[in-house]
Amino acid sequence: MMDALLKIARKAGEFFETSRMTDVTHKEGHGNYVTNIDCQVQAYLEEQLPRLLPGSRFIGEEKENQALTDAPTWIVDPLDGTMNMIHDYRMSAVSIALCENRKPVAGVIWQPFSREMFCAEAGKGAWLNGEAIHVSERAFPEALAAVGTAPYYEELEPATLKMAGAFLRACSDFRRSGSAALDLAYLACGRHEIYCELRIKPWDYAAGSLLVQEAGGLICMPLNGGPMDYSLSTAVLAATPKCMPEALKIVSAVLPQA
Ligand code: LIP
Repeated sequence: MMDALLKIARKAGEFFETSRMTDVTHKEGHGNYVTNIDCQVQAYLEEQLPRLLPGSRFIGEEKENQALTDAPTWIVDPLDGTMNMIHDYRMSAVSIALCENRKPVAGVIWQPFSREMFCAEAGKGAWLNGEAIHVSERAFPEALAAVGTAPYYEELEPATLKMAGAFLRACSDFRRSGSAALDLAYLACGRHEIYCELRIKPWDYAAGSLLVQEAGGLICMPLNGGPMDYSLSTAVLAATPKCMPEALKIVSAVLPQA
């Protein structure tokens, strides 16, 4: 099935470059938009993915969704990094996760602009363009931290900026890409060591979380504690094993304000 899934992800990504952006609609929250391209990609995936696994359910960013159940379920962000797409920033991806028993068992993140295909299967590893990937071994002071700014939630701004400043001082620097899926994929292949966003949706992190875990990284929901719950819109922290203890201290210090 993975080969068929990769083919569908690539086809979906073609809309990023072949479709003209004819409609940009503001959604709820600061900086939250949906374009006709998001919708075209989602319509394609909502038609193709259930065919791949008859009886599977579909949860997507641009629709009203039923609750996640134990049934096989696709959790999809058709265009992660919509603001980047609006600005032709060329840092956006198709993110597809297949969940069974409420946990991801397969994940694909396709970045059409860099032609990078990240994928993972539970218990089998993670790959970038067919090559096995693994998180980096850098020590915390040499780490790069990807910080998601959760721009839709203005109440999180103080805690987010405090967290970014703490990573800036304690690590080498922080980065803000505008795509949670790519932040997690880049962590999985060793381009940075930490990712945190104080509120993020399941379709933004579901595929990337499997990539990180299959590449030897760690991921948690620091606000909620306990195992990952893929039905939640909440804070997500991912890091290499070497960097997680210090990263968790920094995030925990800002959470009460979040
Ligand atoms: C985006 C995330 C990003 C987050 C944005 C937005 P979208 O996803 O990938 O990290 O900060 O608020 O949620 O909306 O472009 O699919």
